[in-house]
Parts: sequence; structure tokens; C-alpha cells
Amino acid sequence: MLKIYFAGSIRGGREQIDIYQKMLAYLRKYGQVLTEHIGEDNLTKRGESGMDDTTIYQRDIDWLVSSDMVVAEVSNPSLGVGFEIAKAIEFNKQVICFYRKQSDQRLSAMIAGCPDVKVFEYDIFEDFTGIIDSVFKKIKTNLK
Ligand code: 6IA
Repeated sequence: MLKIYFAGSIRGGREQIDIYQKMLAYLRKYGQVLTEHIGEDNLTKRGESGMDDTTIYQRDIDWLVSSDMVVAEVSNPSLGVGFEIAKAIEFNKQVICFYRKQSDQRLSAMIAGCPDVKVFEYDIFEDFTGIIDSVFKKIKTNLK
């Protein structure tokens, strides 16, 4: 089973949590999602959980290393998500990013201009599912 690392903003702001939850649920169709907590309602912007930051960092890096690919929702600027994308590239993982068109922020040039990540703009959730279906269809074909 493919291991998918899903990245989404936590301390950067939780405004997009509804879409993270839908994306997480959809990605389960294609593999094991390592980072289910991104959709956790109780996880607020302050990111308090009883787990210290060093432990969170190490656990996430370990998951990132063990993952087969990274799917990042990048509409809401997040230092952590940007850091994870950079690390994933360093670890030679496939990285695909989703940026919501109606988002009033412009995507950082460090993501939009990076040749090692694929950025998809989307409008509604169904755009995401369509793109994900075609990405995984290609992966399946390549594995054959
Ligand atoms: O800078 P941000 O907090 O927005 O960064 C979000 C990204 O960093 C996510 O994609 C996560 O993978 C990772 N991250 C940041 N904080 C946490 C965290 N907090 N737990 C897990 N991953 C995190 C503590 C709560 C948890 C133990 C339930």
C-alpha cells in the first residue's frame, strides 16, 4: 500500500480545515495516509497537544522519510508545510501541491517557481478528486 504524507497548515492557521478533511478522506482510497491529524478538529492553530515540538518534528520527519509521496494543500501559508515540501524534495519524494484559486493570498514563489514540485490550482473539491485520480492512474501504470 502506498504511504501518503499529507501536509496542511496547523499553526499557520486552520481556516482550510474543511477541505483538509475532505482531501484526507479521499486520499485513503489510494493509500495509507500517515498524517491524519491534519484534519483533527481539536487541533487548533496553537497546536497544543501535550506533545513537545522536538517529538512532533522527529515523528513527522520519520513519516516523511517512510512516505512514498507528499500531497500538500498550500492555500494557507504555513512555515511547516513549506519546510516539509523542501525536505521531501531533498528525500527525492514526489510532491504535489494544491492551491485554491479563490484564496486571497498569492502562492509563494518558492513553491510556485520550484521545478521539483507540481502545483495544481483548484476551485472546488471535485477538481481535486479529478486531479488525484489522474495522478494515481499514472502511478499505477508506471508500477506495472
Ligand atoms: O507551521 P505549521 O504548524 O502550519 O505546519 C504544519 C505542518 O507541519 C503540517 O503539514 C504537519 O505535518 C507539521 N506539523 C506542525 N505541527 C504539528 C503537530 N502539532 N503535529 C503534527 N504535525 C505537525 C501538534 C499536534 C499533534 C500531536 C496532534
